[in-house]
Amino acid sequence: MKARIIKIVSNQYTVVTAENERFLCVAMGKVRLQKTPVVGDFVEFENYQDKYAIEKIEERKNSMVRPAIANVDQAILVMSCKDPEFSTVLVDRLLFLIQMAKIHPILCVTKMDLIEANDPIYEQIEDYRKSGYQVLSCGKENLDEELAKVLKGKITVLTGQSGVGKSTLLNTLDPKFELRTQETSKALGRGKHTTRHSELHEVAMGWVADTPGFSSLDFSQFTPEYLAESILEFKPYIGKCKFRDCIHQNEPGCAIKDAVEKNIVSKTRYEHYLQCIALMKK
Ligand SMILES: Nc1nc2c(ncn2[C@@H]2O[C@H](COP(=O)(O)OP(=O)(O)OP(=O)(O)O)[C@@H](O)[C@H]2O)c(=O)[nH]1
Ligand SMILES: [Mg+2]
Ligand SMILES: [Zn+2]
Repeated sequence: MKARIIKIVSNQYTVVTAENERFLCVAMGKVRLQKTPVVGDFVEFENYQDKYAIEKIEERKNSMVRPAIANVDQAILVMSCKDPEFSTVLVDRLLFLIQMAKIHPILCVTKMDLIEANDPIYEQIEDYRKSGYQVLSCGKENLDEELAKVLKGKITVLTGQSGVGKSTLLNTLDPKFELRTQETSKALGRGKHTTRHSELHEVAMGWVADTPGFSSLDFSQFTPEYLAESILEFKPYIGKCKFRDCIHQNEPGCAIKDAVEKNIVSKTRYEHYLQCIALMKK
């Protein structure tokens, strides 16, 4: 039988079939030796006497390491206006990592109830929209109505630093979850996460992973070429620079720098690209 892994607790795998039937499986040693099964994997499983065992893991469309999850359709990058403070540096670094993992990004700004109507965040949101990113905005018990539409029929990873409101979003969408949320993010201190394991939750006719926030922003394993090719708004200019190996830094005749000067590509995004390539291997 074929199914998808939606939850893992030590060697206990909860899988769900296309008919929405759930089974609790173990993974045979030979399977785990091949590759470690992760949430989102499509598997084949068999019935042995009194238990079910995973026999085979299908080829993955894509995969993320932290959190470990496979076959993701999209990632919703959740960032609060305040507590913790909105940061375009952090948003862009996460957007870049998501895009380099070949996952479609959507930005969701939370805690909109905590800011005034003239907050600079509104301009920053416009900058992302102008660049072609879909941006949702949510406040306390006041979700963007696009959110449910975006989730329908997809496997979505909710990501973003601790305390931005990922679990709260899911609880508001479907109160039956009662996912643990933080009492106060400050009391927990930095680096501590309320949400600890990976699991897919059925919500708004889709599957969502409420993951522990990204703990690593490691760019060292990537090349500037790969990052530039991955950034949505850079794509139309790739291959149009004077030099084939242009990394869009100081080279003359650079199509991307040109587009930044003409205000077509966001200056902020370009500056953050330069910061990230400085963190890469030489
Ligand atoms: N004012 C306001 N507070 C919010 C909103 N969304 C979440 N919060 C609060 O922010 C705190 C953190 O929310 P969580 O949902 O636990 O955050 P999380 O992203 O799941 O955090 P981790 O599980 O640690 O990664 C809680 O106290 C929430 O009540 C919002 O839209 N407005
Ligand atoms: Mg959480
Ligand atoms: Zn260039």
